[in-house]
Amino acid sequence: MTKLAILEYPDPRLRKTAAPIQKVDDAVRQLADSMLETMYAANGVGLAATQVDVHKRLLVLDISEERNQPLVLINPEILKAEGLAPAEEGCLSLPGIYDKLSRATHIRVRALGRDGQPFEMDAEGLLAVCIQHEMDHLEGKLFVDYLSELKRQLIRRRLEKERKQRSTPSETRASAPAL
Ligand code: GNR
Ligand code: NI
Repeated sequence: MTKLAILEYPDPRLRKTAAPIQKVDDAVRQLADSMLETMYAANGVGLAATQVDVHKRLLVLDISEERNQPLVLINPEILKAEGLAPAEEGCLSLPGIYDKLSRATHIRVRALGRDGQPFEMDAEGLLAVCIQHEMDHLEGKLFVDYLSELKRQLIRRRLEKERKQRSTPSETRASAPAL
């Protein structure tokens, strides 16, 4: 297993559409395991392959408190979506950014598992939100796309500023005057 680098907004590679996986082979299972390792290391509850610059329809999830309920969904499809409710979302590709948006509250999903076998599952609550959030990534969509252009611009500027500060040693930055 390998920890992978997570792409950050506004990286254009986050906008690619992921292609279906033709065969669930060892390479796909290895990718799923590396994505789980990456997700756990980042304390995330989900991760889409798009976020690690692999443009295939694969996502991993674990919403359990104990971090011991990994889920792998390959070529996921939403069969049914009901209800609509707002909830706070975050994204590993937008570190430190949180906002509220509306998603279906109850969904039924069909996917292939890590073993390549098809299965269906019902999801609600955080799991339903996460599956929809991850499936958006596979379409090149981010949760900030649901917000206003003004909010998105503020978020872009904030992330750019933080990235600049992360890459510049603090001694070379102009320091704030002491009070
Ligand atoms: O870790 C994550 N938490 C989260 C919280 C609320 C709604 C969605 C998410 S997904 C996010 C991980 C991530 O960016 N997955 O793509
Ligand atoms: Ni995300």
